[in-house]
Amino acid sequence: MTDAPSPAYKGPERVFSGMQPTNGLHLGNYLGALQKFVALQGKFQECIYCVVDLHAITAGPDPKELAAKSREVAAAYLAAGVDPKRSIVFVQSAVREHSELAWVFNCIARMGWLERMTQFKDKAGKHAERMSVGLFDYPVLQAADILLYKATHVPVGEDQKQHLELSRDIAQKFNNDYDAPGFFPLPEPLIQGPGARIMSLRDGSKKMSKSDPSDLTRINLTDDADAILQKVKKATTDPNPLPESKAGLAGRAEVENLVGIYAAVSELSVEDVLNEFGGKGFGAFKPALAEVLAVKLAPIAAEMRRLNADPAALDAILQDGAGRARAIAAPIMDEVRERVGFWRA
Ligand code: AQP
Repeated sequence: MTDAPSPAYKGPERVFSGMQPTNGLHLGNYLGALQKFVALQGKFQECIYCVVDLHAITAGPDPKELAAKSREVAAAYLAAGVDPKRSIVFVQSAVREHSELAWVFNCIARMGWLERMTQFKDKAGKHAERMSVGLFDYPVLQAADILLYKATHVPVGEDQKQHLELSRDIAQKFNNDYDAPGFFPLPEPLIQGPGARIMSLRDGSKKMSKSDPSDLTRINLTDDADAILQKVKKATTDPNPLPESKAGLAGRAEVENLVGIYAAVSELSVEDVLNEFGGKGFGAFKPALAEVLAVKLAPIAAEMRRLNADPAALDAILQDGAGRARAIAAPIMDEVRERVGFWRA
């Protein structure tokens, strides 16, 4: 790779990313992040993909369901093409150093930095006072997730850009405060790509989200062809035909989103899609979009069903991944402990 993560950092390049088991994964998670997880396996020697259940408890999930949801997200990773032999796949809470490093970083990060985080403001809305400290502190734990492995590259959707900038600030301040130039790399977000920001099917100003109360706003990776068709048919549009050129998408956020989804899923440019559908109505476009989505997602859903039917096999993969993750994390955390000056017998 050409982008040096930090001039002073001399360690190996490493990829890290994760997703929350708050609900099943959707098309935005797939196009914005998961597809990149798979592609990066051929470009980097070490890729670490985590199911971030410590983050998920900021949303107060049912304890009886959390472990099963973590397995389901791991199954989605594997079904999409993450290879657990080439990559490390594990559940965050199995490696306790994530929480330990997050505490150290809590004492590095400044309140003002966190108060600027737009995702907290979006999620908390008018009720910030009643939100958990964990939700506010979420980006600090995210910095710990990444830097616990000295990861240099982080594939994420566009909504995570600001959190990645915070991770870089925390890494830089730790390196400065503890007189450790280049100890932590300044991780680079890998955001570029046609699916970096997929919007809700019902509201083009909101991102597609796992936690949106309406299932009609998103395409889940497990939706079958019929469910996909129904959701695409109900997606918000306007009475005008599709435009002939990209300029005609201005001010039509929902239409732009659907065209962008078609382009990303079919690996075409937006111009190609408009060459084919420009001037046509949504009666022609929506069934075609549902068809390309169904063809793309059907094999992933089938593989997820196969993997979810054997939780013991999934657990064996996750246990192996946790062991390999710990082997990288433990010595890095030991060095942090030493630099911070914690007692050791
Ligand atoms: N709509 C989206 N378009 C593109 N990428 C997206 N991602 C999420 N939504 C979109 C990317 O998927 C990864 C999942 O991260 P997460 O599980 O930590 O959750 P999130 O970013 O908060 O996304 P969700 O799906 O909306 O979850 P909830 O509703 O639980 O908060 C990240 O790389 C994200 O950028």
